[in-house]
Amino acid sequence: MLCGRTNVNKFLVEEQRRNPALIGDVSMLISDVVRSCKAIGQGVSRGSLAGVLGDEGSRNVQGEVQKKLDVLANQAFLHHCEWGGHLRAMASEEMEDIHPIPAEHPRGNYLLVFDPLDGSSNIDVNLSVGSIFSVLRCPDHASAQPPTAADFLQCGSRQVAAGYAIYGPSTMLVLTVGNGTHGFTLNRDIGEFLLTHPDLAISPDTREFAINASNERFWEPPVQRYVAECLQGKSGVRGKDFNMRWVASMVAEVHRILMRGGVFMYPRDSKDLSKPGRLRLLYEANPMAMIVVQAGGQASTGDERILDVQPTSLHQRVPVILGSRNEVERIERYHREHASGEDQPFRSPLFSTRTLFRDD
Ligand code: AFP
Repeated sequence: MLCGRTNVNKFLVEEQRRNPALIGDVSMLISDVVRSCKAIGQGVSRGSLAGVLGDEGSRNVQGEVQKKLDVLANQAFLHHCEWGGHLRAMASEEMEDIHPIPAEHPRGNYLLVFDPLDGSSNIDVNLSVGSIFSVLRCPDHASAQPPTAADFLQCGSRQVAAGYAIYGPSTMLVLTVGNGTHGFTLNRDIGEFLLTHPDLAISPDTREFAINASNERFWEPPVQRYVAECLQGKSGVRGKDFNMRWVASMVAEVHRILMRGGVFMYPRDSKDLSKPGRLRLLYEANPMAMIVVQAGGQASTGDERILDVQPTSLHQRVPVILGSRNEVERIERYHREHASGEDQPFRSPLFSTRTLFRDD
């Protein structure tokens, strides 16, 4: 049936043998997550035929219009993951508060936080969307008390596992349990995700960047500098031409970067100073950062590594710059040079305004 290929369960058993710290609970929990993603992928692939496109007529805690599939995807995670006895609680982009495991089910020692349908603004135009998840251990002190949102506020470096499903031309699962990043492709004939991309590795350099260029006037200067240099191409300081992509679905951007390198940026911008970024730390930035770093890339806010950020609230947003290591580190350097004033434009009555980089 598997034609010698490894499915997710076999992969996890082999991982447990290699890494005894990865206990069976995590493997069983990931299997429940996989079932959630299969169910969501089924709904996404049927689209209009299933009557699941369009708006739900409600807004989520972020104030964003909920798509019907946002709500159905959230319900799929709750339905498949709450009964297994591995979790104490779940949290989601689509729920304002945490979802404690109901009393009728046994409670476990892990927390699951997820974006059930990332990129959902693309769902009605048939572009790739995905589900993102992150697994945390319950804090020791929390074991005897009811779970709270504070239990989820752990640095990304404490994640036990992270992954995403991407519902595209093929449905794939990308997973890390702390020992590399690995890709599985759904074989619809047997309903199994089969290992097709073991040990994914992001090239340290790239000629491709992804950013929503319509926000250029709002970006912080280090990002304006980086993108301006990319656009100058061969004639500029980079000495090479760049390509640009923007899918408006983080899962699709990260997947492309895992496959062929690149850098993805959703930086801090001045469009809404109350928000330090668009993307959410716990269920977008952190899991994607673990996946990227485990594949040899890097993930930063520009000022600090994403996995080091200490969360302060469940739906906290952060700036995100991730992908090919050398590009992320260059952008971090530009942030330091901006903070120190090294990149500030200097003005001289003799030479009018000059800058380190051309502004024409
Ligand atoms: P939606 O899930 O609301 O479509 O948002 C997707 C997302 O969080 C992330 O996946 C994209 O990279 C980013 O937003 C797209 O943002 P813009 O709509 O500003 O391009």
